[in-house]
Amino acid sequence: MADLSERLRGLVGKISNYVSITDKEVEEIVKDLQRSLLQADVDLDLVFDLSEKIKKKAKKEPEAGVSKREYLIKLIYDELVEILGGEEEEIKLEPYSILLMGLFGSGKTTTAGKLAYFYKSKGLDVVMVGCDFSRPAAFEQLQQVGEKVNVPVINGKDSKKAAKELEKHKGKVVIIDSAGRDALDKKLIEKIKEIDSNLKSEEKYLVIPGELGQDAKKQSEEFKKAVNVTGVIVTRMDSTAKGGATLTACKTAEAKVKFLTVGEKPQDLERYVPQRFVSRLLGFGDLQSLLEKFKFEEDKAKKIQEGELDLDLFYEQLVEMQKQGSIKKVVDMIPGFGQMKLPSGALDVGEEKMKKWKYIIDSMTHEERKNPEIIKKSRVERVAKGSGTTIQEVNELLSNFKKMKKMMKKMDPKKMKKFRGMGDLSKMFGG
Ligand SMILES: Nc1nc2c(ncn2[C@@H]2O[C@H](COP(=O)(O)OP(=O)(O)O)[C@@H](O)[C@H]2O)c(=O)[nH]1
Ligand SMILES: [Mg+2]
Repeated sequence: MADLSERLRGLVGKISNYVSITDKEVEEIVKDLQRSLLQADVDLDLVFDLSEKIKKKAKKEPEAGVSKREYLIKLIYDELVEILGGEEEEIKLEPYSILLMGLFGSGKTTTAGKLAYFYKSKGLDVVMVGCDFSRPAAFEQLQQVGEKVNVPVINGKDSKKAAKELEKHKGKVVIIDSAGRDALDKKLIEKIKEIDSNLKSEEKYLVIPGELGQDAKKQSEEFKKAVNVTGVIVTRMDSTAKGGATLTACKTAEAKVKFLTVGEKPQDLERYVPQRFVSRLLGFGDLQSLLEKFKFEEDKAKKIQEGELDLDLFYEQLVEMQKQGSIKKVVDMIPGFGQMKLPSGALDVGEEKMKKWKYIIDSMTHEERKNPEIIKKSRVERVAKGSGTTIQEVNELLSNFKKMKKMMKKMDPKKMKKFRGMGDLSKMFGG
């Protein structure tokens, strides 16, 4: 895992260092990405698909306020999240019964202890049932695990008897450690079905080792065919370079990964959240701020589209527009917007005025900036005094704000969308 992560972080670094990003750079990055994923044992077709998607999407212009660099990193992030599972899977936090299945050595028994610890830490009572008697010490191992996490362990050699015993444990999360074998053969399937019919599990988790890589696809498909698998737990993610490939193989097999285990201790289990996983792969800190920025730009675009302009956003947009030159000029350049009858000089604010408007807005309360409609006479007086401006100047700002808000509402969202997929105003006006 560390290898893949290191390579992907290198890739992000490379993108950040490009002076500009043209098709050539995109091509280079995609090649690097391909190499990293293939070296980590990700399926060839999957890698090819992902590359094509990124190349195609990279041709689009980014949203306003977002650089091409950031856009490319976000693209890679999104596509990685997609092949690694997409959405996070739900985990119910209530008493129910979980059957763990898997081949020998996949990590069932230790995972049983980790799950017990997990549910206990969420305030639920837990009981475990040991149904593995295929190896001499298998049950004792589970008992030891139970002692470690302070959870009772029921002997499940006869699963009918164990079901009776379980009646004394109503209201608890039940974790069933089933038998393992070297391969999923008829005998194992029969055994699992017998355990399940007597103990009635609601969740049936397949436990697979992280080092399986691409082979995880075949294994999960086989298990799915034989029994009704409801989720997957991938173990030993801390000690394999193929964890990423295993997770992508699970996604391809439409097996839902619920948990990862990342060590030998009871607390070394975590919910599997594809977004978080990819963030970590790519270097969490950096990416977090980038994702927040995307969220911010999205929210802003949405606000504007819904006519929810407030004074903070208004001012921000004005600053952008000053950079672009007169709004009238900019509007004229956009096909379809040229006809919009803007009075000359509308919103074309000089530097001096911008400064004053900044002081005025700074003198307002949060409430006033969010709902400028409430700024009536006495508030206007207070703001003028506080900002060292005049009542006329405050009124002028407010009337310009109203104008802009009205204009935004009149715009056809579909038309606006054409301009760089709903960016901020400066971009909608052709920036
Ligand atoms: N490093 C590491 N080792 C693990 C992890 N999960 C399981 N193991 C080890 O994998 C081996 C097999 O685990 P076990 O639970 O006995 O597998 P079972 O045969 O399916 O019950 C044991 O040596 C465990 O300590 C993990 O997340 N990280
Ligand atoms: Mg075991």
